[in-house]
Amino acid sequence: MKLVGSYTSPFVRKISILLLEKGMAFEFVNEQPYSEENGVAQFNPLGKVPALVTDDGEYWFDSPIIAQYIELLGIAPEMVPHDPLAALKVRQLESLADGIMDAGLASVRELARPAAQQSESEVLRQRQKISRSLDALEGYLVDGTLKPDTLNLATIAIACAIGYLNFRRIAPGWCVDRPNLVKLAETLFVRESFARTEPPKA
Ligand SMILES: N[C@@H](CCC(=O)N[C@@H](CS)C(=O)NCC(=O)O)C(=O)O
Repeated sequence: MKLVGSYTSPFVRKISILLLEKGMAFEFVNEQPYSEENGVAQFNPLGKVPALVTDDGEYWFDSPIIAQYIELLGIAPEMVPHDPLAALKVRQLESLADGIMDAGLASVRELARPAAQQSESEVLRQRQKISRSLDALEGYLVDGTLKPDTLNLATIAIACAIGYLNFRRIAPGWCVDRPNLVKLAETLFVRESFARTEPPKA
């Protein structure tokens, strides 16, 4: 199995962590989707990472679909519950975490444009998405919908989203007034799978 990705992508990190936690062997194919010349489109016509290539030559993208494919292989530990409604709830939380990554990425891309072309209001719009979503996650931790010490697709995705905010220094005050999210991140960051997939220091 090959995982096509970059070491800085939080979506790729989510998939790497799922594979590592399940003890599944994979080859990492390092591609930079934003560089002029990259080979990502041969695995995903959208040109985005991650993409997963199975030993039978099947391609899977994007990360929620790859996560679902990995889960279908039935390898422990289970990252999504069997009950359909409980599974949907976990996947909705994954979507929320992925949305934080999307908004983080969008603000990083906006700020990478020449200063004169940057839109302050667009950066603010993305930051508001991040802030609202983090508040929602904190609320789910407070009301018990989410448990900070559970390892599943949702908590992995949330920790990867927070890891990306830290890595890109987006919303540096995210932890203020969100003690339960801090606990979730601290609990997961010490796992070997997270340590092994930490984005490289710039
Ligand atoms: N919804 C996608 C998002 C993946 C994504 O946005 N990946 C970024 C890297 S972090 C990418 O490859 N961007 C390249 C592009 O947009 O052209 C997923 O979950 O896999």
